Amino acid sequence: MRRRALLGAVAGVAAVALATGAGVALSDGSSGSGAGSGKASGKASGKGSGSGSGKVSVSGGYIPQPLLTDEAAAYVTVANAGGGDAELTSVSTPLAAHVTLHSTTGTTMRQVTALTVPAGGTLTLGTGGDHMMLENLTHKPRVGETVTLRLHFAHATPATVTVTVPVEATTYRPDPKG
Ligand SMILES: [Cu+2]
Repeated sequence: MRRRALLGAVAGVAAVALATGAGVALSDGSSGSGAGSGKASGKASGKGSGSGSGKVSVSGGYIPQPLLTDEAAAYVTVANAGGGDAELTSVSTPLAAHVTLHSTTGTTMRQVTALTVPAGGTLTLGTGGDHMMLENLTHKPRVGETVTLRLHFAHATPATVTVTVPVEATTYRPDPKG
């Protein structure tokens, strides 16, 4: 996570958010209830898909032990068994003051206001791909510790999913077969 590149990317995203009227819905301890409502998803579904909403479940979460003391990446897999796209709009955790959502294209990551969980599909967060960034950590997490994450969704039931994920070694990667 190169901070300089991130900050540049964030500035660009903020401009886009202003242009679309989306605002940046971050988790300042809010419930997330209004977080994604006005946002353009970038996909065609939006509010008009009519084929139902998402039905989400979360598994496979983990946090590689961060090298820095102030921020850490976190990963989960979200499955959507519903008939419409769901959106992960914000995350909160006792470990961090703020959690931002990042999308990665090639080697460039940018902050986004939501990550889409396609109907009948999955959103897999992982190294080199989409991820959450826990910022302003309350402490540097140790391997073996567990961390609670509250994920807030739009266009989905349940609207909030709470999971407890382990802190793994810095170099940990999930078994692709598992
Ligand atoms: Cu990032």
